[in-house]
Amino acid sequence: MTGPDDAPAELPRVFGTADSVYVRIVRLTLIEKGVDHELVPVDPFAPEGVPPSYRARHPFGRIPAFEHDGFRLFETGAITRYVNEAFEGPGLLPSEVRARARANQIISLADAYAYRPLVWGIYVERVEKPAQGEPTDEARLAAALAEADVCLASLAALMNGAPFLTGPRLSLADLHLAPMVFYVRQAPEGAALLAGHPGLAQWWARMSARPSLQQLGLSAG
Ligand SMILES: N[C@@H](CCC(=O)N[C@@H](CS)C(=O)NCC(=O)O)C(=O)O
Repeated sequence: MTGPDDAPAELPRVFGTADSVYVRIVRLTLIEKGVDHELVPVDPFAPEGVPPSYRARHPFGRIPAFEHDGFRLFETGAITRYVNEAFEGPGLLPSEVRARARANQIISLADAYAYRPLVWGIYVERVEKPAQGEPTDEARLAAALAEADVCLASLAALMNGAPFLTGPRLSLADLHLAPMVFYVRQAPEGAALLAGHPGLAQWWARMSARPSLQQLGLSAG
């Protein structure tokens, strides 16, 4: 007999839009851990912005925000590390101290140096703006391409020929970078940049074949 104590726990909730890089990072992590979740729509790019009540979850009005059994969290790196530790499933950070430092370094690199040029400077300028009838800011694109090449060269050097960014196994670092690479590849210049780093191009082929990326529609593009 099923009593109230046996009621299924609420699914973890991710607040945001399905096409957001950072929402995708969190959802990929949940999927790789084998954790079902609910996506609750919140769109910071809607004309009216996020609902005022959302600021209680995320004072900066960004996405994603996250909730698990009443525990609320924002900042993607904190959420994915929490998910990795709070749920069963494969460990997504290396146990070896230096490999784990590398994973954390790559996550910081992706946030600090890759996200803006890859997504906003290259994808938005070359793909999204023209699709909306707006001209590309060629100077911004050129600057972003130069920054992105430093990012990719640096990542390729850190990866050092391994199948994944921090060694033989998938880690949070791979899941953090993948949604950014998905976008940059859609610009011909971005695809060319990636092709210039064969180890990373092979990494992308490996990543985009994973069921988690396919489930979120990140296998094409
Ligand atoms: N530091 C945040 C960054 C999140 C972020 O920038 N999300 C973007 C969408 S991918 C966003 O909410 N943008 C809305 C805005 O800039 O107003 C995190 O790690 O979660």
